[in-house]
Amino acid sequence: MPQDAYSGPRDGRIVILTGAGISKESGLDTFRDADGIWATVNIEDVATPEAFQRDPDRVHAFYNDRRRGLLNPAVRPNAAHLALARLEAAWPGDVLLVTQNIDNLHERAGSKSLVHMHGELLKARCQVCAAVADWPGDMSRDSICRACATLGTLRVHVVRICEMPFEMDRIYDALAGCALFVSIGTSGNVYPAAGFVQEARGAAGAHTVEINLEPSQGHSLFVERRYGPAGVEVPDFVERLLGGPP
Ligand code: BV8
Repeated sequence: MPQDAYSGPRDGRIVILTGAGISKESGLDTFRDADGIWATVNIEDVATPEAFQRDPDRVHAFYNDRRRGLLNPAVRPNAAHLALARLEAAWPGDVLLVTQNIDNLHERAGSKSLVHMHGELLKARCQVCAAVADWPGDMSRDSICRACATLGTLRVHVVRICEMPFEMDRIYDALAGCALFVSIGTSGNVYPAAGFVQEARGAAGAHTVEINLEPSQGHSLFVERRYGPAGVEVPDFVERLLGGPP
């Protein structure tokens, strides 16, 4: 066991944060890698409230394209998603998985204690009645809200830049009492998610672990750091934490 490994209570609360990197091996693009989404799309054109006001068709097309990509049968949970679901099922204490990802790979892997802090690609929200509904198909200005029957008021249920992420109180409560905080597949560029490691260290004195392909913006804040593909590093990390193979 590495000398910097977790040595806290065997039923301590675990908070896990994931980002786009955990879904890369499932075939979904990240944002800030050289081949990432922002290499070909300007974040200001699709991920801000002003972008949707200015050109809703452009924003709908961006998310329609990603939704179709996610629904490709070849896109499935990978070994990292599956390992986190196993950890939740096998760990004696609470496990909360907070994802920045808007894909559905964690739930398809079996994770249940899950917060999509940046929303969900396969859901729509009505800007008139606020109803949130499953929406696996394309969305446009011609889409009609099934709850209030209004035309053209739907938006993808995703958090844009400058909008409040979801379930922040629940997340900060979990961070304040956690023994172990694990950040996986995120560049640490986007707040408030990028600040969670400081919350975990400060409020709870948690053991902090970064698992990523390369050091993130906040890598120096982590006590334990493992670099390599999530599909390799996460299952190994979970096995060690649980004390050996299932
Ligand atoms: C908020 C939509 C108030 C969803 C996204 C100036 C003005 C206004 C705001 C700000 C400002 N400066 C800072 C801010 C705050 C702002 C922010 O951080 N902006 C950034 C861009 C500078 N944040 C906000 O506005 C947030 N709201 O602050 O509200 C508030 C304040 C405090 C408390 C509560 C509320 C809202 C953020 C909204 C985020 N939405 N897009 C979508 O389309 O998906 S941004 C986008 O970035 C995605 O959401 C994504 O989830 C997020 C983070 O990206 P990552 O997941 O980290 O992906 P990335 O590509 O960056 O990194 C992937 C990593 O994986 C890399 O390190 C790579 O090496 C690694 N990797 C690759 N392959 C693998 C791998 N690792 C392992 N294995 C592999 N195989």
